[in-house]
Amino acid sequence: MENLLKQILEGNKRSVGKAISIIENDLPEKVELLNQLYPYTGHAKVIGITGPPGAGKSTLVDAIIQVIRQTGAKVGVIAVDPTSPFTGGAILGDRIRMQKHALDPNVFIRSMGSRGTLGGLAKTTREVVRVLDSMGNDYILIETVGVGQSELEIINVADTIMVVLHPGGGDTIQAFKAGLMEIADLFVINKSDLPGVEKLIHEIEMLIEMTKINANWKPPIIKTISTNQVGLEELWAALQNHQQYLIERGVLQKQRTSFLKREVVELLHHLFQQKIDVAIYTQFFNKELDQLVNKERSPEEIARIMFEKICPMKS
Ligand SMILES: Nc1nc2c(ncn2[C@@H]2O[C@H](COP(=O)(O)OP(=O)(O)OP(=O)(O)O)[C@@H](O)[C@H]2O)c(=O)[nH]1
Ligand SMILES: [Mg+2]
Repeated sequence: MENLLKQILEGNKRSVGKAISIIENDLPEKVELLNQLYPYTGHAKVIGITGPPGAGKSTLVDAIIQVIRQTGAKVGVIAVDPTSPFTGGAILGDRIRMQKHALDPNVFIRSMGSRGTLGGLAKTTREVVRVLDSMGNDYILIETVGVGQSELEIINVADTIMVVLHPGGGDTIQAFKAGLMEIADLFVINKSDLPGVEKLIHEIEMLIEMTKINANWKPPIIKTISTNQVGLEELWAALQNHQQYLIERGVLQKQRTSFLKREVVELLHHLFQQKIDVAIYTQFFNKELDQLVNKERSPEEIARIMFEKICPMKS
């Protein structure tokens, strides 16, 4: 463990891969590993990239990697495909697309599917982010398709969220329904070489007005052709702007603190759940069931009695 920790902190890709496998397979040493890594996290800027299927997210990620590398910074990428049962970098398209970076020691790419992520994809993603953070990445990009609530939970760890749309897909209504409008810090109109760009921008602007929840930050709309690296400079500038806003207004710290709080609450729920499950199988539900069936006590009363036994208020 000592050795693994040291090698991760040194940025050793093989060790990082090993750590991610430990996480994905929920091996016994996982908790200890994450505990030890935790003090070394917090440096990386985490960027979520989401949007409907086929909008060009992976191509855009690839283009952003290139920009990041030009600045000399180090980048980790997590491509999450909730619909894929595969893990360990098996999303073929993404792999081929990003392969040209695979030999770069300062780029680490990992694909994740739903298989082997026992605690849920959002929890696993959060843990993998910590590994990539502690290995010394300056940026961490998380790509996930934005089609529903559970997918959006995956990027709940991101400091900045980019929503990628493309013209001609009827995307705005879909994106609106999926809750993407509210979470976007930045809109990217990718495939802006195709017709319908101005119409899409207009629709987004209207929706921004309608759903505006933050008076201090209006999400910019950036046009890109990610296959040709067009618009990437503007996108990068917009991203820097947002990061600066986060820091100057103290939003970054607040946001991260609230993520941490939510995470602990989630973990507590999980621990309680386990405790209840164990208690039900081992201690309860003989006498109580009889009482229920005989109408001596209501379900509400039984639940409260059992709760008091499982989690006594006074010890
Ligand atoms: N014309 C055009 N095509 C693009 C552009 N960007 C990406 N594409 C193409 O769009 C297709 C989908 O791109 P991906 O990057 O795989 O899209 P994605 O959003 O990652 O797709 P999923 O991960 O499957 O949801 C590919 O064939 C890309 O070559 C662009 O700017 N213009
Ligand atoms: Mg993709």
